[in-house]
Amino acid sequence: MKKASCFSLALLSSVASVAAHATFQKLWVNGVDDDQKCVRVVPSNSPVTDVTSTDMVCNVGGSKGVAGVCEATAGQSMAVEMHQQPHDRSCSTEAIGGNHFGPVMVYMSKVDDTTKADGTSAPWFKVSEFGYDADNKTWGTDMLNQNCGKHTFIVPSKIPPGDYLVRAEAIALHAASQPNGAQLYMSCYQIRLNSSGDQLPAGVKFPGAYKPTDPGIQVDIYGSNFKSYTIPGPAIIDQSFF
Ligand SMILES: *[C@@H]1O[C@H](CO)[C@@H](O)[C@H](O)[C@H]1NC(C)=O
Ligand SMILES: *[C@@H]1O[C@H](CO)[C@@H](O)[C@H](O)[C@H]1NC(C)=O
Ligand SMILES: [Cu+2]
Repeated sequence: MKKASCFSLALLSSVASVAAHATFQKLWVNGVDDDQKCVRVVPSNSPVTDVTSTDMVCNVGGSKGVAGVCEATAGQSMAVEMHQQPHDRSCSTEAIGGNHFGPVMVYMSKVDDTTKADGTSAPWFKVSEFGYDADNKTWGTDMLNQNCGKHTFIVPSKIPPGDYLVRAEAIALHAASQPNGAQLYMSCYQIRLNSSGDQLPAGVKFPGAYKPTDPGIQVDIYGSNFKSYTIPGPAIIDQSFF
């Protein structure tokens, strides 16, 4: 799908129901389904395409908090869950559709009050990512589709207790050879963490962490010399935090 066909689709159908596009909408904590208790629900499954926009933080409208908070303990697993349509958790429907190939990442940000934080004040550190495995030609979004929309990661055990935002992101690169052709899909979850840790990793700011010309943002994944993929943003925090 070329960028142009994406936009004509968006014009023809209601924005909330564009096929193939998707939203991160559910959260699992330590194997327990918290559904959409603590997600800042995004208004539609349309992507963000301007990586310098404040929509990059927690998607459109995502600077505003919601009431729900998910409780977790440092060192536990979490899974963020993506689907094309709200509440469509059917595992026979692709989580993100068709040719929307690209990386999946998870960031966290330590905030004072997760129900109020706008996501621009505190830095974000990366806790998980899956880009592209060139050996088996598998993208992070393929992994979502194989796992019923879920991407599982570990909450670092050494980070301090308190409130956090968790930011899940998938990037579709099928049209990314053109400037601003990458389609970015992100959601933020509101977390309260129990922990005996006291080490806060350094991080990056959104917007700002990505540039339109980053090799992981403007990239021709169908080009004959495409062999490996450079995931945008910082590296995952050091293993010693886990
Ligand atoms: C976190 O600690 C508080 C106080 O000890 C406790 O009430 C709460 O259940 C704990 N939460 C989790 C997710 O373990
Ligand atoms: C491709 O490799 C990754 C590890 O990088 C693995 O998790 C995944 O299951 C593999 N996918 C297929 C289809 O073999
Ligand atoms: Cu698209």
